[in-house]
Amino acid sequence: MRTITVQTLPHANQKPGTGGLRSRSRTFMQENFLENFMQSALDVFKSKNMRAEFFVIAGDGRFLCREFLPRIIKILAANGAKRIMIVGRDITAPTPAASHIIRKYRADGGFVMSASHNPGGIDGDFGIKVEMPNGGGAPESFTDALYARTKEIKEYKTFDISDDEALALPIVEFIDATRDYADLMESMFDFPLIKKWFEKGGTIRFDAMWASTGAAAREIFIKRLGAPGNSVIRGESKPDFGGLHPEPNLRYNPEIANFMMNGPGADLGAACDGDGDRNMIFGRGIFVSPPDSLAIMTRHHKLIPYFAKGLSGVARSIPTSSAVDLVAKKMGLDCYKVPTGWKWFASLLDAGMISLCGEESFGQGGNYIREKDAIFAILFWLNILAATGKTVRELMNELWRDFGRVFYTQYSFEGVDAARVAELCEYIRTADLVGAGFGKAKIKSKTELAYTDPATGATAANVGTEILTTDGTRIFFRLSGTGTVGATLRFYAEKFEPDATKFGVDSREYMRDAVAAADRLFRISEFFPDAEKTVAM
Ligand code: G16
Repeated sequence: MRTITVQTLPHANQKPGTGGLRSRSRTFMQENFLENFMQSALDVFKSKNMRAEFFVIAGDGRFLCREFLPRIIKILAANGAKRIMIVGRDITAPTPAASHIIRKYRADGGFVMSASHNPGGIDGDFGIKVEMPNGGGAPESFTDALYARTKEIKEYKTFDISDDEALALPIVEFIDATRDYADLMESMFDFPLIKKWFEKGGTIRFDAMWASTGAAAREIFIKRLGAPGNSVIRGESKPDFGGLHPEPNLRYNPEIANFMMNGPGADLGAACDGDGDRNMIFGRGIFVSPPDSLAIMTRHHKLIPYFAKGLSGVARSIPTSSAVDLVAKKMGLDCYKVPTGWKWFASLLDAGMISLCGEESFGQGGNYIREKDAIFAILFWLNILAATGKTVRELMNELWRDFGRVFYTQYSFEGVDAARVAELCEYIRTADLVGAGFGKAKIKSKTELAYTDPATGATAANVGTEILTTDGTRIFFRLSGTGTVGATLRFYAEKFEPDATKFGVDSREYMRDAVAAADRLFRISEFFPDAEKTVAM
């Protein structure tokens, strides 16, 4: 085999965001863009004295996954890899399955070709998630070093062989993308009980959004659990996700929302994103927000065989609502709050401080892997439904009855002008807002949050801005780290409501005045007169 060294020039904008490097597909197609990033990542593995001999490669099946696979293999091999494990011949697997494979086979790390919930195709997005030996995304100390390396890279190593030869290298092995993952799920949940629930007529409607979870969903829900054959929809994988924006929220998946809220529905409705880590949950005529979903999981965790002995603690991201805090407090569980980005959960999971966690961006997961996991969340719900014999609505009503309801909404302004965003951030940082009007209330505090990881001591600045008001509303503001064009503003608003007569109100309706007041406070129409508001929930 002939290793060659290729001269290259740095590409700008190879800074990893919240979940790896994401860019337009066409940007990734520029000469050496992929190679520069891969070589830089491998250089960082080595500079940190991490083993870099055995890697897992996975992908969510989107455009460029198959084309890039041999090129990634060649770079890994030329840099000394002795074993390369590829998850599925068609490079279509959920990110959580890849996380499991990295852990199970004790790989030194992995590369997941995915831009997650971002659209795919030649005019869509591509991305690479760099995974650590724990099966989780690289921490900031790694991605900062990686970004610095991309700015000075001068050459990369590769093999001078054809793509077919790369795929046939003796160090390359392909493994089944579904079996290990389905076995893992079967070992954690009460499959016989869920099977009986389906036999008695329980129904699920699962929307894979033409992305990576269709095969696993068919294997688990239909084959192993006996759900009716039509339970999985849009289950084939398409490189452009059939033109969908594969993001499971009320804005980008109105189809499942409509089917569950206004149509015939099913006992459980669910959808997941491009790479199968985000999920959205419905019962008949009811939407379950991700923070409420985490609260329900925490409350009922003992029904899940894997968690039957209890949880070491739970965690939520800071923008997530405080619903789970109320449950954890009553159950005597530690409840941590971390910045957005699953890696912050991963260090608490590694330290054994928590065993269940969830975040605002439609994701929950546990200590068995280091990524959030859509199918895990759905099985969690199925297991609770089967064990309690209750409906989703009954479970939600019980939660609100016993703890009060934390109303929650989330909305964004996507792809707006980055320079204007910088001005807005400066305004918010410097403006003296305390005491300012907020609807009928007033602003009580404004805090720019920073974070210190209680397990590792790692720090994060610029976590976001938290505004508390005199009527108990909390507004949280941060910038998205997963967009590829301009900048995206994310807003999260919550309010605790103890009055049971109000529990049935739609959360967007309930929070409408608070959202209008927040828009005025942040001078949205002045800074971004043309921006469209995307309401996720
Ligand atoms: C990634 C991270 C998540 C995080 C999300 C935030 O998710 O893995 O932990 O919550 O980004 O996205 P944003 O910065 O746009 O709000 P994913 O599903 O995109 O890989």
